[in-house]
Amino acid sequence: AERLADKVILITGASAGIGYATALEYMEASNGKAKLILVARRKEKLQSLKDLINKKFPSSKVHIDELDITKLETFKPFLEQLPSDFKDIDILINNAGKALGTEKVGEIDQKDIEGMFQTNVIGLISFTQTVLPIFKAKNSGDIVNIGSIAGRNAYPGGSIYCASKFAVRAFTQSLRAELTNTNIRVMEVAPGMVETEFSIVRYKGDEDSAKNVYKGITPLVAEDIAELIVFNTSRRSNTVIAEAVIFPSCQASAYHTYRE
Ligand code: 8X3
Repeated sequence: AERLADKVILITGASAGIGYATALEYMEASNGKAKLILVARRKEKLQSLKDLINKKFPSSKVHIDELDITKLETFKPFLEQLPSDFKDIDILINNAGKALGTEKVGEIDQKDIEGMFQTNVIGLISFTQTVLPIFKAKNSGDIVNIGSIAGRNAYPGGSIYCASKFAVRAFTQSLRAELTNTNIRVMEVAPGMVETEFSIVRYKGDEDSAKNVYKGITPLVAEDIAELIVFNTSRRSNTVIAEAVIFPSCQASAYHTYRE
């Protein structure tokens, strides 16, 4: 839409899954006119995505950079080193996040506890803090945090992941409340079952366990979430779709999924 033309959109975790699909969706929706800043740890994946976008939209502007959302000290230098036509960020998609393991409390690897909190919570919060002054200075900007149904329904084997996504929801709500005297919009998109690398990462490369998660169901795909993110950020500027939970039709909560 016209509303997206010339917008500078920063997506974390853009190398795969929802982040990757969201990058493509913004370009499709803006007919190549949005400007994308795509960051992730895997730069070679970002490069292929950039090549793909540039092929579809030859004059499109895409800036890629290696960024690990757990390396807080890199955030300021990263923003300062942005090329001048990418500096004025309009939309921040806090997408980088992960689940690690399904162990129960007492058996959870300390590394997994810290890994989830560092990425999903501390990284997301700190990155938002670094970008927010840009939005405050111009009294506009959109922040979309990727939450989860796990941020609403806590399930066994998900204690840390669920806690991290409850934290995302709480942080999003507080931030929205702090910014009601501005035109900055703060939104949460909370998916249920989406088939991406999510389960492969959660099961640490065990593809059979990962596949099992989606057995007998038709999960959402990353593009479904991408469409919702683009929709939410292209409403009239006074419209805030504060929280959006999105499921495949077989799912009604983290506890209720119909399987064939
Ligand atoms: C959604 C994944 O495992 O909570 O983030 O259904 S799960």
